[in-house]
Amino acid sequence: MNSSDIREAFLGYFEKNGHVRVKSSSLVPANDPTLFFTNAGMVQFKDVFTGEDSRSYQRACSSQKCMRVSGKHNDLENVGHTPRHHTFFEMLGNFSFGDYFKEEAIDFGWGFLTGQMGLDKNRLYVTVFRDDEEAEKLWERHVPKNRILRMDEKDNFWAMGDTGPCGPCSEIHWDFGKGPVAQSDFDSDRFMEIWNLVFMQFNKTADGKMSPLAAPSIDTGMGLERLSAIMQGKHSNWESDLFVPIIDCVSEICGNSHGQSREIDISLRVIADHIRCATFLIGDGVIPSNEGRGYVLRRILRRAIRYGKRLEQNVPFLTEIIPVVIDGMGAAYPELATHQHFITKVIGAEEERFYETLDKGLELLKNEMTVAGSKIISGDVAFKLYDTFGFPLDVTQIIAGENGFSVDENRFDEMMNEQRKRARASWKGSGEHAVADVYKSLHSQGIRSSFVGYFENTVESEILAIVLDGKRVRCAEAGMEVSFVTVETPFYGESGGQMGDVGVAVAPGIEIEIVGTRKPLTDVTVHDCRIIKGEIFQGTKLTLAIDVEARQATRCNHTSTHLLHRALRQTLGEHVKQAGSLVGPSRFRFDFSHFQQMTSEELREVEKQVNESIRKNLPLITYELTYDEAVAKGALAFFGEKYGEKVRMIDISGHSMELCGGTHVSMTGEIGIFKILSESSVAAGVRRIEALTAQGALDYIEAMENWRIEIAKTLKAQPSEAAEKIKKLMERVRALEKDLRNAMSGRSEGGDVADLASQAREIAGIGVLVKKVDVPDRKMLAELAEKYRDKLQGVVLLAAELDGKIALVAAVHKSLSGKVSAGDIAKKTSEILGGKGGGRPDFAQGGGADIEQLDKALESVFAMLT
Ligand code: ALA
Repeated sequence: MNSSDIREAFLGYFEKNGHVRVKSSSLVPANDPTLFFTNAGMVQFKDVFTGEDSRSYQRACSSQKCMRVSGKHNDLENVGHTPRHHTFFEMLGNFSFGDYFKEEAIDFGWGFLTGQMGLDKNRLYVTVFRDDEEAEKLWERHVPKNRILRMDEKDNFWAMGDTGPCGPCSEIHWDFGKGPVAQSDFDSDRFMEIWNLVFMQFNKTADGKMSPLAAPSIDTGMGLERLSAIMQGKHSNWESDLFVPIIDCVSEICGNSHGQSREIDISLRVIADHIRCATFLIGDGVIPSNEGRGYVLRRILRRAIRYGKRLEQNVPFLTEIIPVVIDGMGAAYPELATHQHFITKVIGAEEERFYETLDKGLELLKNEMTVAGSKIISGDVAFKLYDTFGFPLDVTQIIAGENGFSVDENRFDEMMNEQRKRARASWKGSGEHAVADVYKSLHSQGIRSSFVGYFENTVESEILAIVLDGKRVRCAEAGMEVSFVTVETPFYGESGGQMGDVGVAVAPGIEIEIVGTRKPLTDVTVHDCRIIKGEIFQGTKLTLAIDVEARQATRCNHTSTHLLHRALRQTLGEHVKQAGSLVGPSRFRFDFSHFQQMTSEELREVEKQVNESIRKNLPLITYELTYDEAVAKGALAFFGEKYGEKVRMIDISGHSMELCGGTHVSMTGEIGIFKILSESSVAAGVRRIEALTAQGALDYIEAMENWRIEIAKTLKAQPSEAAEKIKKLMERVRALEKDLRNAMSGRSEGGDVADLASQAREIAGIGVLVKKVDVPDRKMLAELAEKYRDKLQGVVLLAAELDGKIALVAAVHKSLSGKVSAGDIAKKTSEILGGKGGGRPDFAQGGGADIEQLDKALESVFAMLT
């Protein structure tokens, strides 16, 4: 049975048993800032287990994309070294939300493995939590007592992290071996854990307390890679059909085959694992960067590249493997095929970028290990490798480890922290910051707010909670800056790139200025405000009114991003995808995938198309649909976005259809005008357009117009003649500069214009000119040195004082090549001046700040030649 059949058999089996087949969620968890990546099938159901969310079904099954590279569940270091650990893997799971519990979970598990899969019952072992007699009894109906073991928390109590749903669990293991079994064998490769059945009973909160769940539930997880290996009679996941084609492809490229040596096997496996992982991550919208999730992706790619280097792979190769990954997985995860072009571009760009510094970094590290007095790589070197050569710390550690070295991690962390402190001032945020505990706790107390701002600008509502400095308070008064949540609000909380609304809240005797609106959780809108007058309490009724003008400006900008997106796809191609945006009242920016700078023709074409769509005055219609319905209608859905059961689709007369929760104009004509300000690069393969609309665009055009008039006035010309006049002025400046150069050329320090050649000395039959001269810049110093070198057919060293330092130029005639080197002269004389110098044998430059030493430096040239 191949792995696709196994995946399908699993989902089919549970569907037959009343479970709803649910699509895998993104690797980037939505609305869960406590988690970097989806690391289990239950992640998309976390709130359903705790009772904060509900679904229309009580039984579900899925094949979930998972990653375990950080936090409590981290397998990164094990990848390649064991038969069964991966960064990315697929978790098959069945779930019960307060429906069935232990008995059915155990029966379904046993039924699937021994019935549907036909696995040999005698080779299956199970473990249960220490005091879980109930589970033990239930298992005894299927498995003899001697193959049921009790284990501690470490093995048989599962929690998703420091907080969240958790409970005792029961694991099913496969025995690859024969004969008697000891408890310790379960940690060895003789056994493979295949399935974990978690009996969800508690919710762990940040204070470490475990409160019982409203209804006991079931969460299970089985690694598809492991089950595939067992079903295919293999002892290692790497030999299953999920990996063999990828490893074969890597072997072919690198010229090494699996099974030659342990070292080679590890490299091949790491590369196969990492490329699979990177393909999926980029497919879910993660882009390599220096922080957060993007940095995990960058580390994974750079690790893969370095393992390629270990297989003596010296040119970029990762993109060649992508088609094999997508061939194998594209049917189950169509997003891979859809984004194949983009994934390839991103990986290719990242690989090329690392190749630029990889060899230099490796050399530095090698030298360091040769000269080091101890077996420790200093934190400073590790930091330099990170900062200058792009070596993630773990790559440095791997190479160090292979050579018996370790890395001073404390010092490295210290330097990283310093750098972070410096960077923090300019930090823009990546959307991955943690939700303040106070809002999580409000949420768990049932506090929710509903957004009515698609239709209303003003609403009367009641305060549910007031927060001051991260703590809930009962009341607040004039002069204070607090945040509050109401039952209903017309204020849009910052999300999906659209900035939050501003406005006011009033009541008799109360005046509040709302300076921003956030949405720390999907269903909690928080108003940040300043109380101007009066006092507010929990329960106070307020009239909330948004700043209608600012909102209208934001609407114009937001609708324009949709029109822009369409125009970019029409002009540049279908590979263009939105990669992010920031939409506020005064301007907006739009990031998208594209691999070249846009030409000015392309920019003009895009601007023209957007303005045409505006002039057509197209009506917008908003639909509420299921995600699948919207996608079937052809709506563009975005990378890394989580969509709920119902989505909003914005349809601009069939012209553009996008899933979007933002606020929009009713007719495109409201936008009036659209003007692009700039186009630039934000990351490899990601471009940014900044633009203005409506009054903002008109203000900009007016400013340009004033500027044009100002320039013309200064030039004493008509605006239409200004450019021509500037051109003429520039020509005149260049001519004057040339005259000046000629006038000064050849003048010695004393000021007399003389032929310096007469001041040359003859040493060992060579004409040597060593002199301080008075010139305005280095360029002229170089011209003079070359002139006299050729005239004397000898050696020239000229010095000049420029910007309070000595500049040196050395020139040696080619007839002396091999005998005298300008590079050496520049280097040695510069050193005397406390500086650095060097260059080619016939021409070199240098200098230094120690002006006092000039005579000594000049004199040294004669000594060098005798
Ligand atoms: N959530 C459980 C696990 O990941 C099934 O092992």
